[in-house]
Amino acid sequence: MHRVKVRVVEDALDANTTIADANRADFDRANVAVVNLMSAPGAGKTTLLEAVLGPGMDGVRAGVLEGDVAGSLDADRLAHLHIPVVQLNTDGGFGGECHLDANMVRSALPALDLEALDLLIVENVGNLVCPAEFKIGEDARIMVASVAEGQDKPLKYPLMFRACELVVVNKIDLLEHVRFDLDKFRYYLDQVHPDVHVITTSAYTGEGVDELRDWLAAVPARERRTAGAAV
Ligand SMILES: Nc1nc2c(ncn2[C@@H]2O[C@H](COP(=O)(O)OP(=O)(O)O)[C@@H](O)[C@H]2O)c(=O)[nH]1
Ligand SMILES: [Mg+2]
Repeated sequence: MHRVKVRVVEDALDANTTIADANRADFDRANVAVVNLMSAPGAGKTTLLEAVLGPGMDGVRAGVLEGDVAGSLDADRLAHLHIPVVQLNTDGGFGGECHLDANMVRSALPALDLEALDLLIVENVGNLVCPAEFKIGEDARIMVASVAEGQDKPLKYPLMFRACELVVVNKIDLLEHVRFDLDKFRYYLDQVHPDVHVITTSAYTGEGVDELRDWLAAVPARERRTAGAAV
């Protein structure tokens, strides 16, 4: 019984990898770099996107794929940026899943003109477990942790903090109001993902937002260089 369950899960992840590879091939053909933005619900992904994308990204044409279980609240919040934004709901035929998978992202691709983008940011469904397990064909993954969630989260949800190449510590403006020791957080993070890059931000005060924008804006050029080197 147990064996069968494990087998089914493995099959599902295999199928996901195959579709993620197909997405990746489409992204490469269109020359668009893709970033998977993950966090617990409410860590500040959408607010950071507004702050980062608001002033525009010098020479980088960005678009957003918004993932939520239901509704289009986040896509609506980004509408004023006048960039391509597509909402993807997991309750729309995907069983209300707690994460985006490669097949869901694939279903949303016809709604996006990939050729018109250099960078596609996918805001994943808020969750600290499942998104880490499902590749969607992305080039890079960002994990946003807010200081309001507590300093111990890297130890409790290690896969999420291990499966990313950038950790953003958001709501740094709240540090004086919550019991969150940044040094301790970094110490715990180091135990699960040594040397991962960290940017501290406040979407409210703007601290760290330029650094995050620069990091994101560098992804397309970096991916082109890597692809060129591989040829
Ligand atoms: N104090 C503070 N609140 C923030 C910050 N970023 C986001 N928030 C608030 O946190 C809540 C959730 O933000 P949202 O962007 O919707 O989170 P998401 O679910 O990760 O997309 C909202 O009330 C935001 O205004 C921040 O840097 N500082
Ligand atoms: Mg959001």
